[in-house]
Amino acid sequence: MNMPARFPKPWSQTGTQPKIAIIGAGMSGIAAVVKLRRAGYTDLTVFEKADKVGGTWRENTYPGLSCDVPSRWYSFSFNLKHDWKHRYSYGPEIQEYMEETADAFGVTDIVRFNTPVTDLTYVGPHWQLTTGDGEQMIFDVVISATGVLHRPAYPDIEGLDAFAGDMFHTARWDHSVALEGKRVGIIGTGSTSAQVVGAITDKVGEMHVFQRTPQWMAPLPQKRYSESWKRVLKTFPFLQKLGFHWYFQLMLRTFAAATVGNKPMQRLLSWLCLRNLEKNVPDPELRRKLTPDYQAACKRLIFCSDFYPAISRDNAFLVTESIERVTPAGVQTADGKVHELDVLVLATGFDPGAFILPTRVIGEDGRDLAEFWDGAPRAHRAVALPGFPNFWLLEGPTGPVGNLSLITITEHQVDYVIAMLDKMKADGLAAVAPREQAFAEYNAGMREAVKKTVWVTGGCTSWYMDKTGTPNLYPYEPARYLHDMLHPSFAEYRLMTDVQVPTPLESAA
Ligand code: N01
Repeated sequence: MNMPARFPKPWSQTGTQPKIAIIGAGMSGIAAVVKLRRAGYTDLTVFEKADKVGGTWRENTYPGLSCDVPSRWYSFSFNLKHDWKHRYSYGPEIQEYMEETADAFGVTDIVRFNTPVTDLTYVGPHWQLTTGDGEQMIFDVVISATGVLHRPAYPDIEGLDAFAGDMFHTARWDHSVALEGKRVGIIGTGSTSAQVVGAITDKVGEMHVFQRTPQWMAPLPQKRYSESWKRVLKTFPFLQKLGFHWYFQLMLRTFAAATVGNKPMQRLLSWLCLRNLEKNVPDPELRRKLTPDYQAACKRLIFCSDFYPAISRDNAFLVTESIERVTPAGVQTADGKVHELDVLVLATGFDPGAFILPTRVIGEDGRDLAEFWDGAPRAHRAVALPGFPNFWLLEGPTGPVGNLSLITITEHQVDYVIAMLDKMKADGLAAVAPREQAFAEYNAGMREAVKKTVWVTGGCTSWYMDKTGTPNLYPYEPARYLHDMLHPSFAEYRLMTDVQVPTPLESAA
């Protein structure tokens, strides 16, 4: 019979380093390693399913891939870059930056590449981690840095597999397929599609864009930085910091304010988008088809200056009839027309409820994370979960995402985790987890507040919505979230000095 057993003393009571597992070597994983080390936590192992760091910037390689958050802000605070080529960087340069940062800060060396984590089981106060090849290890702390949008969503359209041409999702771009002169179709008109259409329409034979819902689009004031400006920034690094904070504040005070209820900002955004449409789409019929009937920023606002000129070209066709089925020859719409294609691109987005799933995560008393979330992921302050002690999420559910620099958000979340670890160390705690009540109250407040945001009042649906139709986003000013990350309330947590478990663990593998 298994008798409750007392564990060997936890790291915080013996003065040893906590063994920390970080899952994912994208920008969150990189930020976590650098900041944890600087805070004195050095026993770190990163698990990465792929063969390179970079996360979303490694995985997405579609033509036109770029970041619509300004480069000066979309940067690690500990590794500002004076020589960004553009105000809004293209994917390959960001991926290079991720790899350079990981190398320069000694992250790459501690990543176990090609090692997916399949299972995490809490055996208090430790976590048992299992990798894809069945290896098991024990850690004191687990940090999920898997990102949000990493599981491509494939549309449920009749006949999709029967298409005779080349077909792929934007996150799995097949670079062996030449597009020059081809009849290309793209399903979806989100941020990704806008960038792809903007980049390839002048190269392909025909570009057929299948739009289910029109999108609001703000112009992207792209700019190439001059060599002399890069030299100035290199000579005066404080200007790099100034640039970082300038864009940070600009986005918080304009775009972010508009989404959470600032009416004048909302009107300004709508005006900007409408003007962009009128200025760049001369054909009134095309303009009508591209005009949304919901509020700007209800879906994630698209910043793109290339899409409207591209869709206005003679070889571009905006198809607004709904898709009936895919045939071997192309896409058949509700009016019976078959749009014949050589290549079909699925720009249909991602599963927004994935986060760390499909890794199986089992917390206290056998609590299964997939069941706990049940299609509506929630977390305490987007970083912690009741019943899952010593487990943290970076970019977890209900955090401020959207048109913000996720690097800044993630860095603040790492600071929060560090404050928790410091608290454990100072008080000799074996385990910490948010109280059920604190979690429930926090999320009840969010549920009320989110009703006032443009994501709900704006009259649209989007990937922000969970299974229950509630936006899975932070409904207050992001500045409030960042402040809270820097000032954790320990009263919201169960602070456990002693943890009893049914069976003692074997010593760490
Ligand atoms: O995906 P989406 P995305 N039949 O979910 C349509 C980030 N990102 O890859 O609107 C027909 O926005 C769907 O139609 P509808 C950013 O956070 C960042 O473009 O649901 N159409 C929609 O048009 C972004 O928000 C950058 O009616 C179907 C499209 O597919 C997130 O990634 C750049 C369909 C999906 O749009 C996702 O963007 C790019 C179907 N069955 C992306 N199913 C930056 O620059 C779906 N659609 C930082």
